[in-house]
Amino acid sequence: MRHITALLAWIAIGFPAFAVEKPNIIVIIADDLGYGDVSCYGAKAVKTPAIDKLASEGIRFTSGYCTASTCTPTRFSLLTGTYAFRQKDTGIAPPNGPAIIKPGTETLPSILKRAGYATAAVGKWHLGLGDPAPNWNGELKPGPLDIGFDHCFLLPTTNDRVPQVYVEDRQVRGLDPTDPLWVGDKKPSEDHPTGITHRDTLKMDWSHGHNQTIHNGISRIGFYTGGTKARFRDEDLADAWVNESNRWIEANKERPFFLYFASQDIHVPRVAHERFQGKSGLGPRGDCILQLDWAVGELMKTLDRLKIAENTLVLFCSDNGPVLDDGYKDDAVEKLGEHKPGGPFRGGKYSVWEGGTRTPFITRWKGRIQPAVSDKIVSTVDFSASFASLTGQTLSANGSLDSMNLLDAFLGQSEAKGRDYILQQDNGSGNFGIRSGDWKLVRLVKRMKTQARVSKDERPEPKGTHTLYKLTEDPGESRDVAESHPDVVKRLIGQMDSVVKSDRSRP
Ligand code: NG6
Ligand code: CA
Repeated sequence: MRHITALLAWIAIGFPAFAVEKPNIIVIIADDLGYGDVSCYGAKAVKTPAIDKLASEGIRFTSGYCTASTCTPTRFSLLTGTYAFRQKDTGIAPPNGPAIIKPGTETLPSILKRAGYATAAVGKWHLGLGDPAPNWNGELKPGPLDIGFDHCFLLPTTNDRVPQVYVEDRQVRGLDPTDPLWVGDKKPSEDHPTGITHRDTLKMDWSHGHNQTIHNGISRIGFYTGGTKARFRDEDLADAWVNESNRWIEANKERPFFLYFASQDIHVPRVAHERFQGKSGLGPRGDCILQLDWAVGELMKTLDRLKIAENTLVLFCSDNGPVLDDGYKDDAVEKLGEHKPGGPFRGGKYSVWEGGTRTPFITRWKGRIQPAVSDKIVSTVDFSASFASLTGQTLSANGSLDSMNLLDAFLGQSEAKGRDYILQQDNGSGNFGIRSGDWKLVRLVKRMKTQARVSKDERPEPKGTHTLYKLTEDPGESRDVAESHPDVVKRLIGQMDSVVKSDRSRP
């Protein structure tokens, strides 16, 4: 019923570009999932039937990108339509970090709310809560409800950062006031057990960092005490997100709704539910891929059961590229075999090589999108302008500063254009990549200082600041051709600078 205006417009003039449509929109964002980690993108060692089905019923993008090679900046730009490097302190958010998307900022959920959507965020947040810090025992404000979401059910930061509790709307769910939650970055008492003092009791050992407060047999980043009844088991997270999403979808099925479904899979510590443990043959990292795939399948089943699949645009993406050892000894390197988490691309999490931000990227809208594989360049930062266009909303003059309207590309229209270029950032060090057509320029002003192991065949970083690669011939960015193409280098440096140094990149 709610689509009657759009339908009439279609019948009258046949799919005009400006017809307003209000399908439900579900953005599924995976965590640390690489381009090569799912079978529809070439993985052989692990099978992802639900994600593959999504791809076969929709568009599988081969040049789909997130904006950054770590979580917080990618999520910031996905939700605001503005690159994270434009705002200070948008790198990996710490446990007690404040809300970094300020109330009043135009966001994807606020745009859709304006269009009449019910909006919810379920899963990993990692964009800070509160101001100047989260009030764990009181109101967690500002938070998602102050930037356009009607409802949220969240993991506040990351599963490896304290505290391991759920946040529902503005509160820690199930918190017993007689057992308050304390979160800090200093050891609260001399005898507080940590991953160092009680290492022999851990069910998953750490390899670097991650040696502070222990919860569920796993030591984490940061310290906390209390909130005992509110704490979750890592094994139950995927079920919790799926159950809450199903409940919320069902409750809102009569309205257009927007669900931001942010799985913590396959971020460390990789602890899938018991039913997935040992099932992939690749160790916990592979088991979490199976669990992620299961979650995608469950959400799609819900759409089918409620008969709303043909009225729902589903997008699948990741928040950054892959990592193997990200601080826990979980056999990700040892059991890797021939599996290539980054597919043909170099680098992964933390880097501006293609592997850092080029990820699985799928759109599906049954009955509306013709199944295809697309090489159009698209980015998660473009959701704001594209869905504003879809739902008849105008972007505010000072909001969504880098979001391009790629609706036609997302929907696979034959005349669609993707982006001409894509800008890639890391966690905010000032390193950037820019891809323009087949060319890729890498600017390294800082060398990566992380103990994380991203792939089995990491190569030494180039010495020069700017290097150039021709992706058609060299998708793995291994042959620097800057010297023989000074004109291209100059052009791309100019283009990169004009995006980075100006205050916006959208028209
Ligand atoms: C790093 C953590 C890493 C991961 C990352 C954030 C250490 C040594 N490493 O600082 O394990 O948590 O932050 O990942 O602590 S992200 O995907 O949420 O950006
Ligand atoms: Ca991540």
